[in-house]
Amino acid sequence: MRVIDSHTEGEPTRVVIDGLPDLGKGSMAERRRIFAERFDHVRSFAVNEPRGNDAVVGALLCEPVDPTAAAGVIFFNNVGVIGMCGHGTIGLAVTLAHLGRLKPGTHRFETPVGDVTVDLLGRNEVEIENVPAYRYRKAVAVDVSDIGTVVGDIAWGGNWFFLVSDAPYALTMSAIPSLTRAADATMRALAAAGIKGEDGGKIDHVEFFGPPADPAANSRNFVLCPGGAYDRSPCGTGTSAKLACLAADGKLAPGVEWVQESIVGSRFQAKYRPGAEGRIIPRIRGRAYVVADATLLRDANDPFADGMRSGE
Ligand code: PYC
Repeated sequence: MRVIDSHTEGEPTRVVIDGLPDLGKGSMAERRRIFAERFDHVRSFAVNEPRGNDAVVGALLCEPVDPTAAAGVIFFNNVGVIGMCGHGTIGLAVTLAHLGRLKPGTHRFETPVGDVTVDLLGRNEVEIENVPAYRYRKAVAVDVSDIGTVVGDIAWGGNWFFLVSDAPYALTMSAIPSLTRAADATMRALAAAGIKGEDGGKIDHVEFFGPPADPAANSRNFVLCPGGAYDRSPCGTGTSAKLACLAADGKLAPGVEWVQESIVGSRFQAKYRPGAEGRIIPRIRGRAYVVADATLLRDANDPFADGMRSGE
C-alpha cells in the first residue's frame, strides 16, 4: 500500500494512494459503508501500530462519482471511519499538489457527508469550504464522573461535537492527560445518557475552549477524537461546529475572521457565510506539509500484520 504522510498544523494525515480495496462505484457514503463493514482490517493495517499510531487520520483517495470533482475521499482513524475531516482535507490537497495532481485554484472533493470545496492557495496553504454546519442543541447538561455537571452545545461540523466553553483544566500541553480523561469521561457520559446528534449519530468529538495563548487568536481548544487521541490541529470540523455556535449566539458575523488556536499552539483562520435552513457554510484555512512517501508492507507471518493498538 502506497501512502503519503503529511501533517496539517501538527495533526497527521496518511493518504492512501495505491493498494486500497475495491469499494465499488457508489457514493462516498456507500463506499464508506463497504469499507467499514468488509475492510476494517485494512483500516487498522494502514493507521495503527506498528505502521502508524493513534493520532493518524487515514484518507482513502477514491475516484469521484462526478468526474468534474477532483477526488473522492473516505476518512478513518484508529477505531473506525469518520465523516468529514478538515485537517485531512487540507493534507489531501497538499499531498495531491505534491504529486503534481492538483494545481493552484478551486477544486471539489466528494466526502461521505457531502462535497467540500478546496482552494489550493500555494504549495502548503489551503482553504476549504466545508459542508453546512449548525448548532442542534444549546446548553445541554450532563453529569460526568469525577468532574460534576458539564454544560455544552451539540453541533454538526461534518462530525458531531459537544462544545464546552469553559475547559475543566487550563489549556496547556502539560494538562493534556487530564484534558483527555475529562473529555473521554464527558463522551462516555453523553453516550450513557442517550444524548446524540440530531440524526441519532454518536457524539464522538468533545471540544473544550479557553482563552488563547497568543492574543492574535480568538480562542484555544482541546479536541478529543473518537479512539482517544487528541487533535494536534484546531480541528477543521470542530472549528466549523464552533462557528455554527458563535453564529447562532450572534457573536460572530458572516465574513468576520475567527482565529482558532489548538492545544499545541497551531492555528486555523476561519469564517462563514450564511447557508440554507439556518445553517452556515464554514471556510477554514490552514497549512500542511508532506513528511513521507512510503510503501506499507504486510508479512503474513507477522502476528500484528493487520496492525494493533497498544492501548487496548
Ligand atoms: O480536522 O476535522 C478535523 C479532524 C477531525 C478529526 C481529526 N481532525
